[in-house]
Amino acid sequence: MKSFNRSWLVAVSSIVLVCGSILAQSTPKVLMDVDHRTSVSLDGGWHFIVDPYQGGEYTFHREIRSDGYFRNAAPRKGDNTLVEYDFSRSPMLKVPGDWNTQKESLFYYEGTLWYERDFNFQPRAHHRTFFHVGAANYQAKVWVNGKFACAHEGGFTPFDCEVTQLLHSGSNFAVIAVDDTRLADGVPTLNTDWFNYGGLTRDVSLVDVPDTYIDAYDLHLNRDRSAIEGWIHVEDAPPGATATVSLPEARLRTTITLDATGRGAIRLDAANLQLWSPAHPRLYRVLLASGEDRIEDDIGFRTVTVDGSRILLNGEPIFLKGIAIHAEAPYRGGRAYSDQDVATLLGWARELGCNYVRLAHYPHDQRMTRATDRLGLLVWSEIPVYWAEQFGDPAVLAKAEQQLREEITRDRDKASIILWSIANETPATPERTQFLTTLAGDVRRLDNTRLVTAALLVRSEGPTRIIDDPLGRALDVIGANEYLGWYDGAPEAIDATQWKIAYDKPLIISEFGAGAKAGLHGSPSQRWTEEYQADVFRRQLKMLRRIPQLRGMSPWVLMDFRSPVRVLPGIQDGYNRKGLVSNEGQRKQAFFVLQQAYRSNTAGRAE
Ligand code: GCB
Repeated sequence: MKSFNRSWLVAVSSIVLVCGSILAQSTPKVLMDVDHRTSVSLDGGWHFIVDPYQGGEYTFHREIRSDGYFRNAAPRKGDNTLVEYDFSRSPMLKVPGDWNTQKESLFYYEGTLWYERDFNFQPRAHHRTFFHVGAANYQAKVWVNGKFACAHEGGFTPFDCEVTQLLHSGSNFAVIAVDDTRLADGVPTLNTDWFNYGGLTRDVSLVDVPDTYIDAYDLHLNRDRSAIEGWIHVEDAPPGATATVSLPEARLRTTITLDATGRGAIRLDAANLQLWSPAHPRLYRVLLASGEDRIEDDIGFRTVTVDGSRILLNGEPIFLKGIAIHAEAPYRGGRAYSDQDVATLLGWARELGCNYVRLAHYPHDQRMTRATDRLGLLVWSEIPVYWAEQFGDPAVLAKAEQQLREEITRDRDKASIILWSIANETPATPERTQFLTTLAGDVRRLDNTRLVTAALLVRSEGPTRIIDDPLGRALDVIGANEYLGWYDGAPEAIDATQWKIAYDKPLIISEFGAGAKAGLHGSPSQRWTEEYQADVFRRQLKMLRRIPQLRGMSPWVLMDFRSPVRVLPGIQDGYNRKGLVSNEGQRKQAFFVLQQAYRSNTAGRAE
């Protein structure tokens, strides 16, 4: 896999040379607020070629092909030149969408697949164009009109590469090679308990910005809630340039003079602001402008802090009644991407009585975090540092750091996100602790207005469960996954469980759960029945209430989801069955057990 990566790099640099592109075009960035900008959607049908041997990129001696599929050539009448592919006569896939659930023959396909699409475009004078990909799992390379534009690694974060110089007026084409090969040194690594859906799984578009444009900003309530603070950055701002930020509904406005790097600090009085909270998810229309550029965003203002073992939202203690959610599409199956997917998943979370969701195990589509902002659902957002990564490899750390930066850049304007999670169930080795302590430091440098957490593993000594993973020192909030009654002992043993927690910090039980096949009934002692799962939930809820520092929970998991490691015939059939709702939308008994606890506010205490 290592050598594959090296050749990938060689490939990218050679192509850059071959195509005469400038290097600057090969480093994608993440533009904020793309969904509110002027853009041309490239969603819809794309032609595709499946390329398991990467013949579209390499010759028979595995040298870079100068006439690879990115050229979008085809055999032409009257021209005897040998061309052995033709996108226009190849089948189509819908974008956004994973390839696995669109074509039966691609269900288990892992490898390279080429996408091609023609589009019309009219460049605008004094404007730049970015090629936006919401997510491509796992590696992607983009060419526009046969010229290399950029490469990206990481399956759940967006990237934007500038293609201004590659476009022309009239008919254009884009070719994207997506490779979802699992990598030992990838993030995530080789094995996960979810399906490796490949392809262009989120929106693709061309985003239009003026020559000088706002590429990032931050607006948040300061700790004592007296002011909105933050910063704005304008790319290629001329000397002396200014920016304005206003919230018309709150009659607030400020003009900022940018420094030589295009950055300026923002401060607005917040005395009369209505705060964002689950009960009142108030969003303000925010207008940002500089030169010719204007952005409109909807932003909520709130604080989240820790005081001893309490989590304070706007200074008030809060208990997080949550549920863990995978980005799996209800009913249809496959990677979730649509407003309908989001509405269904969050509709169930609200029906449960949640004020909080754990978006596992990677950043979800931005539609999700826009919706949690609107609906008032607090969010735990996570990067896919999952299980046994190669923690000693600096290249893996760089990949995790990149995904973290991209996640925070995209979502720092979302009030609903209160927790950045840096990992799930990682082994407590010194290398791992160093790796994740670095990530925790990164989070605080990038965004110190939220809390840092991770889902830790729990140790056992007889009936005692112990949380003393050294990583806890680097976290603001301790997350812990436990499976008492499922992987860890019989359900009855839950009742006598004692806890020893080495940290005086808020604790979120980030997972507990049990498998059940919807519609399978029997005694509570029979695994896979709804009764068994409901019994585990009843006992867990009762037991967890005894932990004084428990400040929230996100049981595993809202809906059954595909996982190739779940092979038990007649029960799992390729699905993790720990959902409270089946993938067909059937609510299991445990759904109502949790609902009762949440609606009656008996799951735990805010202080
Ligand atoms: C876990 C993992 C989660 C799995 C779950 C399970 O601890 O964090 O990704 O899906 O257990 O069902 O085993």
